[in-house]
Amino acid sequence: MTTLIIGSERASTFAQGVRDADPSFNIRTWPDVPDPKAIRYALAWGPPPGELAKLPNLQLIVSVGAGVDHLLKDPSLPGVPVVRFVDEDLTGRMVSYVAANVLYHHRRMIELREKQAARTWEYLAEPAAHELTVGIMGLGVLGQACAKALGPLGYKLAGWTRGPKEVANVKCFAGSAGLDAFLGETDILVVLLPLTPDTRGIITRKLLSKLHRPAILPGPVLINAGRGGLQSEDGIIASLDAGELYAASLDVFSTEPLPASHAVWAHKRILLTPHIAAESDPRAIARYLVAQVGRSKRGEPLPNLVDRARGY
Ligand code: NDP
Ligand code: OXD
Repeated sequence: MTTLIIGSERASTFAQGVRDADPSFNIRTWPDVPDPKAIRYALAWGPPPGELAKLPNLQLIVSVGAGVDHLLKDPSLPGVPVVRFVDEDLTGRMVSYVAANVLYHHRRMIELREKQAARTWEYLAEPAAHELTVGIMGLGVLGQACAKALGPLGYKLAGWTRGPKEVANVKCFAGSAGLDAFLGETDILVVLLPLTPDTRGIITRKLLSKLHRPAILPGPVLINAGRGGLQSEDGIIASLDAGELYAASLDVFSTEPLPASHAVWAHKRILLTPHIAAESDPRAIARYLVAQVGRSKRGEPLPNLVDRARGY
């Protein structure tokens, strides 16, 4: 029973991690697949479309990421269970990315960097944390962990989900009926949605115009660490240029790597990171793969199973 690692640039690092975690594991890294019939399990990140369909005895697909849009976009994806990566290491990384960016914009660092570059000593008024509402789109594993970390910093919290939800200390809104009310209370918008047919392109200039304008910050803030396909980058730039949005942190883009010619690179009010908000650590992913394959072999229920109809 062999496991194939496919799609990721880091396939050989993951393979080494798996061998360290369980030396008895049979591992192949794509495209080295001499016997496709021997492959029972796949660890995948953006596999070339059609490649997983060539494995007739595949029983389980483990996503290298928490998001699975990179798998579900393949129309020939075999109908076997797909599990996504849910792990405290990944969650901790996302929490620190979101907390760092919320604090960065709350404390107007993007402007203070500009003042430093101009050698300008100038006081900028700042709200207290309790005067700001951080609204999180997507209160799943990552969104809830971020809410839990931001609460003790003093922020008011809101969240938006597909179905109704109750989360301690978070004012919850759901569905299209709850979206405008959620936006109307949100000063700092954190996007942690999966990319699905329902969420694609949701972050537009029009949506951003519905955010609450904070009393002391120059305007509302966007932090997108979900997926680039959720956002219109042109809409974000237009929103920033019109002063409707104060600043943005973008970790994900509709085209990755982001082309060097893209206007986002040079925008003074955008803090750009190259899809690093929460990387899948090779040791963590190896442990996770070994545990999920073990459950599959023993016929046990698989946690973090993807619901293909929902798309996440
Ligand atoms: P979860 O599946 O645990 O949570 C998804 C959340 O999004 C749920 O609260 C869900 O609502 C909500 N949601 C889904 N569809 C809709 C919709 N149509 N309308 C409103 N809410 C919706 O995912 P995770 O928290 O684990 O991860 C979230 C995303 O973060 C991943 O899909 C991935 O794209 C991204 N990510 C990015 C990383 C990076 O490095 N930039 C790293 C890791 C993940 P409900 O609760 O009702 O189901
Ligand atoms: C993920 C990612 O989905 O890293 O985990 O983007």
